[in-house]
Amino acid sequence: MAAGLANFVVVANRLPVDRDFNPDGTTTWRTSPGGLVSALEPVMRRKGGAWIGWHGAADERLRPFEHDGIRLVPVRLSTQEVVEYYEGFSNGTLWPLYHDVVAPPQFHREWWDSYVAVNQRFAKAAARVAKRKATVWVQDYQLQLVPAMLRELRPDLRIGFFLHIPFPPTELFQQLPWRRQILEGLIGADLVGFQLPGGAANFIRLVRDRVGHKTKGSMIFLPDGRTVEARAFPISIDAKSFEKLAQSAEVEARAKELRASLGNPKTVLLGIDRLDYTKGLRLRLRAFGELIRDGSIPVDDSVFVQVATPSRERVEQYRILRADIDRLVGGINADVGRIGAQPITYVHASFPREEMAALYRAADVMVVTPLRDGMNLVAKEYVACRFDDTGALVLSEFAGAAAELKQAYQVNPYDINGMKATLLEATQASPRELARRMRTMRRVVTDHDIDAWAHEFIQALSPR
Ligand code: GDG
Repeated sequence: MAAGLANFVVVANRLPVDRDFNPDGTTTWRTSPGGLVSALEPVMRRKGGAWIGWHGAADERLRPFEHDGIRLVPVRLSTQEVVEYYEGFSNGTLWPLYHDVVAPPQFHREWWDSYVAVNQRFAKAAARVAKRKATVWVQDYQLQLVPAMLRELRPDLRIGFFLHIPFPPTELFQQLPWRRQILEGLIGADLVGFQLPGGAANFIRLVRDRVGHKTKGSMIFLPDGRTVEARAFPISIDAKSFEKLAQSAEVEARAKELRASLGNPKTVLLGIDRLDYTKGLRLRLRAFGELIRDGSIPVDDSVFVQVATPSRERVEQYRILRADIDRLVGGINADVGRIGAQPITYVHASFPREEMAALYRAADVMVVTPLRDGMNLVAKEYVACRFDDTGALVLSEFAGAAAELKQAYQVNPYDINGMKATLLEATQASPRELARRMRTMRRVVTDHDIDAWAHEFIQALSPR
């Protein structure tokens, strides 16, 4: 295959842009908000990069184009592939399986066939675009077969892979009828990155036991002499830009306004999550509702603001979850609220970044209690926004972020009584105690930001 144009290629399910359809009939592309794009932008510009991904509209073929100095290469998906590869195998099979089976994964052979076909299309697109000996960085669970498929087409490339979600314990992974193909797909890479050392260890053990390759520490030795490294690269956020945003006069004013509109309660608790069954919304809201009901927190003192960002709305489990949470919040507010005091303010919507920062500034207690989460960037964003060392972070032990944010009030999200006790403790902690914890956490997030993450991965991937 002829060598292409780019020295550094990112392959991800989605392109880092959203499209606006203007009233005059024209369309414009907007860079979608997100740490990954901003972290990789400088590398992309410097090295002459390209980003390969789906543009978000089924059945539409688009030519490669340039946006903000980055070459974007759209990959087509048919309506059926969106159903089978994306909503089906990626989000109905792999997502629940990799998150400790907190919802039952579904196994369908047609979904798998579609996953293989789409991964092949992404691999071919990368093979066309990458220059000789270029570096290709494949992202996430939707594209686990791409590394091996791409190596087959272009053995000259350096290939990295990063998994943003947890890699499950071997006992759960073994349920997957196509477990061996996934493992073989991943070891097509030179470097396989995980959020936590535990995920890397699960993967290495499976490669040894299921595929039969020799391993030592973080290294996998293939029969053809090639080696693959598998280890943790915990992802982070653009801490400086969050801090700066939080310090702006507009955000500070908006935070005050938000508190006022909630009736200036003593304590504002906050949850911000994609509406996903892994995020633990149900148990968290129940714990808070019980604290109000049993009088531990007076109803006039506190408000819990829960923002649930719409997500995967065509997948049935997500529709069920939405109805569940609607009902639960309605029930709690009806049971323990009173006229003029609704204990839970619930919004199913997404907001601009400035509003997110204002919410982080307005919240005394940030409640992040996923049942399982690769990292959880919301926890890190809250910390970055608390530049004055105020505020408490209540954090699930089962979020990747718990490994770094040790000074958070950590909870087991399945233990409702434990969660109640910790919420109470965080709500009542002294400013001095809060500052002690927040200071250390802020150092962690500032020292290891998204740039450091991207740099470490790319460094580890470069040929020695
Ligand atoms: C996956 C893994 C891992 C949310 N609502 C709005 C909004 N957001 C932003 C947050 C944050 C991001 O979305 C969510 O990131 P999380 O890490 O919390 O969760 P996932 O979406 O599940 O991400 C996760 C991550 O990949 C990265 O590797 O940490 O474990 O599951 O940045 O701020 N942003 C805006 N409006 C919203 O309404 N602007």
